[in-house]
Amino acid sequence: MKFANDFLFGAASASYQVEGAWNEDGKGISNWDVFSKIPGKTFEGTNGDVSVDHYHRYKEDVKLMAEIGLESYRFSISWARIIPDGDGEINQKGLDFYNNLIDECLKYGIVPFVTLYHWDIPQVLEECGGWTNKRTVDAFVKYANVCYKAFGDRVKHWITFNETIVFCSLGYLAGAHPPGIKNDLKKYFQATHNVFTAHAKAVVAYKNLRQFGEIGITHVFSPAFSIDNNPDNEFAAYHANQYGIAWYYDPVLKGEYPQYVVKYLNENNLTPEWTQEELNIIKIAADDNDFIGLNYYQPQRVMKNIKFENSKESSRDNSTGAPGNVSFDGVYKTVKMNDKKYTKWGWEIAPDAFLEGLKMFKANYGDIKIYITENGLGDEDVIIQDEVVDVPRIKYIEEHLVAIKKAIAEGINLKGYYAWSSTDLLSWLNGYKKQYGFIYVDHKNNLDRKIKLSGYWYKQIIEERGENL
Ligand code: BGP
Repeated sequence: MKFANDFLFGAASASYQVEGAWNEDGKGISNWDVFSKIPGKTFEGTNGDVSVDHYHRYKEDVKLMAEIGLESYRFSISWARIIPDGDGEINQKGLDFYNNLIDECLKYGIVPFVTLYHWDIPQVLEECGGWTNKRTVDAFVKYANVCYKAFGDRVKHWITFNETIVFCSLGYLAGAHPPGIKNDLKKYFQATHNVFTAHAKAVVAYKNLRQFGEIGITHVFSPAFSIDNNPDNEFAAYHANQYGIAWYYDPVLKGEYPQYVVKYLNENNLTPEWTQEELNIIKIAADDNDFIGLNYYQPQRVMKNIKFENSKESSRDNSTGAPGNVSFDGVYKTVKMNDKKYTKWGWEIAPDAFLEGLKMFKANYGDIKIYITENGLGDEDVIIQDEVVDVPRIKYIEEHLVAIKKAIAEGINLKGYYAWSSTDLLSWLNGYKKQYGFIYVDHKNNLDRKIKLSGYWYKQIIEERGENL
C-alpha cells in the first residue's frame, strides 16, 4: 500500500524551541524567556535566547527541508513577536518574519501548518494570571484574528493549541513549566477550561472570516492501558483515560465535558467558573472543528495505586505517561514493564499501542480527520566520520509509520504525519542533549546544519509514498 497523495509527510518545530532572537525586532518577553532563566529550572540552565537561531537562518532551514522532500512544515508563532504585551499594539516586524517564513516554505511547495500557541505566552499576560485569567481568552482570540488576517491567504491549516494537558499540568500541578505552580487543582482545571473556551472562540472566529482553510487543535495522545486483566487495574486505566483523554478531547470533539470528571469536580469543589455562554460556544465550535492533531510518543501502563502517594514528585514526564508517576488524585500510577522497550529518557517505544490507541480513538470519536502532529525519538545521536548515523530514529519512525499504514487500512481517517522534529532543537527541560531532528545542528561549530541519515531515509519514504515500509 502507498500513502495517498493528499497524505502530508512533514516535520514539526515550535517557536521557543528553534527561533532564538528572544529580544530582537520588537519581540515582547515570553513566560519561557523568564522561566528558563530561573536557576535550576532547566537542564544545565539552557534557554532559548539563541536556540538554533531559526529566526536568522530560516532560509537555510527551509532549503534543507526541501532537500529532504518535506511536503509540510509545522511551526508555531510566537505570540509575543506579534503582540509584544499580549493584548496591545501589533509588531510589524513580527508579522514580517512569519510572512517571510511562510513565503519561503511556499517557494519550495512546502505546506505551512501553523500552531498559534506552543506554550510561549507573553509575560505580561502570564503575570496577570495566564490561562487562569479569562482576559487571556479574549487576548488570544484577538491574536488569532491578527494571524488569520495576516497569513490566512497562504496558511490553510491552523492548530490553535499544542498539548493543553502538558502546559496546564506542568504549569499548575507539577510546577515544572511556567508559571511553576504546584498542586493547584483549582487553577489547573480552570486553566484547561479557559483554553477550551479560547480554542472554541478562535475556531468560530476563523470560520466567520470564510478563509476556507481548516482549523483544529493538537493534543498529546497517551492512551492508558492496564498492565493486566485485574479489574482494579482495568478500572485504573479507565480512570486515567477519563482524565487524560476524555477531559481534553470531549469538549473539542463532542462539545461537552465528560460527566465522570465533572461529577468529581462538583463533589470536590473544583468545578471551573464557567458560564452558560462559554459552554454554548464550546458546543457550537465542536461542529466547526475540522481535525484533531495527535502527538504520540508513548502509551501509559497503569495500575491501581495501592499505597497512597501523592503527585508531589511528578516530573515533566507525568503528562506523557512516562513510568513512575502517580496520578494527582492518587488513584493510579504509571509503571515500567519488563517486557517493554524504553528510550534513554525512559519513554516507552510502543508502535503497537499506537495502533491500539487509534482504534480506541475511532471507537470513541468516529471519523474526524486526524493528523499525527508529533512523533519521534529523543536520542543522543551517533556521529561516524562526520555523518550523523541516527539509525534508532529511522527504526522508530518506520515502526510508527507502519502502525499508521495499518490504521489507515482499518479505516482510520489519518491525513498526515509530522515527525518531531525538523531540525535538532531545544528540549524544554532537557536542553540540546536530547535530539529529535532530521537535520543536525552543531552547537560546537557555529550552529552548522547537516542532514542526518534519517533525513535521507525520510526523503526516500516520501518519494515512494511509503510503499516499501
Ligand atoms: C511534546 C512537545 C514538544 C516537544 C516534545 C518532546 O510534548 O509538544 O514541544 O518538546 O514533546 O519533548 P522533550 O523535549 O521533553 O523530549
